[in-house]
Amino acid sequence: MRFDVFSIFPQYLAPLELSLIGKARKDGLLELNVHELREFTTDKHRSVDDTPYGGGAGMVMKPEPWAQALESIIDTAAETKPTLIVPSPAGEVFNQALAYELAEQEHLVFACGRYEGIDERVLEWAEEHFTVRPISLGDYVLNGGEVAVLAMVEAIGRLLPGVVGNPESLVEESHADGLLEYPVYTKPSTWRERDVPDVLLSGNHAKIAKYRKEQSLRRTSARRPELIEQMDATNLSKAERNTLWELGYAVVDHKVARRAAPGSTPTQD
Ligand code: J9Q
Repeated sequence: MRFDVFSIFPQYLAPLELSLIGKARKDGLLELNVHELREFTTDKHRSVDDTPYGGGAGMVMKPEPWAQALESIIDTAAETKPTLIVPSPAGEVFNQALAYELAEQEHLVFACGRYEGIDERVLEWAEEHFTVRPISLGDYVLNGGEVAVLAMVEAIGRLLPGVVGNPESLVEESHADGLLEYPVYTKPSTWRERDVPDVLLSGNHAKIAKYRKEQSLRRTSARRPELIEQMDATNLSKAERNTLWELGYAVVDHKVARRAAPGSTPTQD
């Protein structure tokens, strides 16, 4: 897979040289190019922004440098259009399902906006050459797209074959099954008068799996109740249905619905 990132602060992307993604780059598992947007300006002051038509606060990124930049990486020999990801608080929200979808693509291009955003005509024009995807990291405000791109490249890059050494660690984590991860413990078995739950020392693997699933359900109910209602209830065990009932949910057909009276909130214990 090939990644191209355009930014006026390419140093923001320096962490991608490190750790898992840096190693994958060195190993040739992915190609990552970071481009300085100002290199694609033609004026003396290398300007990338200007005041918004219609007035209002802040500045808008000019279209010309973006068109030059994006044209520079169009591969006329490519069989498919690259995907152009535009980090924006006005985009669809990034999640694990989107990470899996984007990890299937041959070529991802990231356009990091700053200020109030990029002139809308760039995104319209880009549709001719790219599949354009405005994407938000979540409902909060950043100063620009760079930090969102760091998160997305890591989330997507680690799904590529060979990037994560042990592929089992891809499935046994939060969001892989739509629930939050169960709590984890390591040695010592007693620490500051707190014991690791007995069942985890029992060696009974069926019992441990059942305990962990119940902990995942309780934690998800307490912290992310909307994920419980999005669960596929097709393959729930009797014990899991009982836990959900105790937490204020009912399993009807293949769906989970809130059972408790309106206004009441399910709790962890
Ligand atoms: C580019 N606030 O915020 C949340 N996800 C993306 C963003 C964002 C921002 C400003 C510029 C992206």
